[in-house]
Amino acid sequence: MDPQKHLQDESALAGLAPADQPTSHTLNEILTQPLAWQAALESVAHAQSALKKLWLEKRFSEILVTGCGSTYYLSLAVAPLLQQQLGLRARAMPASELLLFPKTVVSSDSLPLLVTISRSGRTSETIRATQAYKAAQQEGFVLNIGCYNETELVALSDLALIIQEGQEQSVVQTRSFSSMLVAAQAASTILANESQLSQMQILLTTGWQIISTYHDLARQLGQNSSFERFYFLGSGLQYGLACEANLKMKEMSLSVSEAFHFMEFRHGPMSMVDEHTLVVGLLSETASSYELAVLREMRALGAQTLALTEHPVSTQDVDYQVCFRSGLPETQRSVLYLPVLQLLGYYRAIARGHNPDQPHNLTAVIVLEPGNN
Ligand code: F1P
Repeated sequence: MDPQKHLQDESALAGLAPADQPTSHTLNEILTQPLAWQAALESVAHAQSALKKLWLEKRFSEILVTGCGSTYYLSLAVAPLLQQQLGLRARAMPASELLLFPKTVVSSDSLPLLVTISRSGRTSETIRATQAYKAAQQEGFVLNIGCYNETELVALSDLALIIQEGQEQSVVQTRSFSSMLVAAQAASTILANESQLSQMQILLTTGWQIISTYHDLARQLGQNSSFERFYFLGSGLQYGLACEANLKMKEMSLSVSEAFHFMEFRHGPMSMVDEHTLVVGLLSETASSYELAVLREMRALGAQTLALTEHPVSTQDVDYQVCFRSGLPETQRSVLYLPVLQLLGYYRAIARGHNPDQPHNLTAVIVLEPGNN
């Protein structure tokens, strides 16, 4: 069956989309995204031997991860994961930095593995950065993660993990982002040889449970007109996801929002906190006591606070919480933060009279004309 048809099948939404909501492909894609996560796991499982061969044969000195906009934020989530799991230095940067300032990114005596992330495979900066990397690195190797085959970026890659079921009509990335994140975490699990890929299947049932359990909370918070600004806090593996949540809020609802590392928020930005503020914390596994202290302090300054967390936290610490209870390690469950954060931006947009299917000023892909920068 055509993956697109299957994923857009309204029956997949039965009981998920509120009856009073306008038909929206962005909402459909958010609510059905666990189907694309399944496809991502299958895609990586099929590439298992090629991934292991890559890792055994090449002696990379470091890993560079790159993309643009949402896929740059995805790179920010993937690089620390790879460094933590593979023990190799890994950095994320926007493709434009790799393209325009290569000496600030790649040291001359290194052999970096370049991981490119791109939903479309057609973004000019990412293509040009890859071309520049290949010209400079004779022994280089490019691993691409995307949603479309037969693109210029796939043609430039030595190995591509493509999740066609991540394709979407929406301009803003939702299902594509989360399916590429699952693919990256699955690939890292394989290369680290630490745990079984099969246990990531739990993501699917947990994803459906989170969407159905917390859909109303996301809608309630999104529709709360007393909020004038939003702050998304994340550290370690979660900082890139906090940046993506911030972008969803901006792209869809045109709201004032920013993303920070958790402990950075006290160093100035918290001056903006008042009773019209929602502070959203993406709690980590190992630093949650520090992170909850920040949320408690912001609550004392008048903000309302939402925590997304694997394990339940005290209602003394936060106003609202989304609990995953997946049983998965932090290196395999990042995707579970995303659905509620995407729905928060979606319902804020609707409440403000915007159409998330037609985000202001945006197109799905940035293609720069040849000769134009
Ligand atoms: C990247 C991009 C982002 C933008 C939005 C749409 O395209 O254009 O720059 O933030 O998410 O996608 P791609 O290289 O991932 O196709």
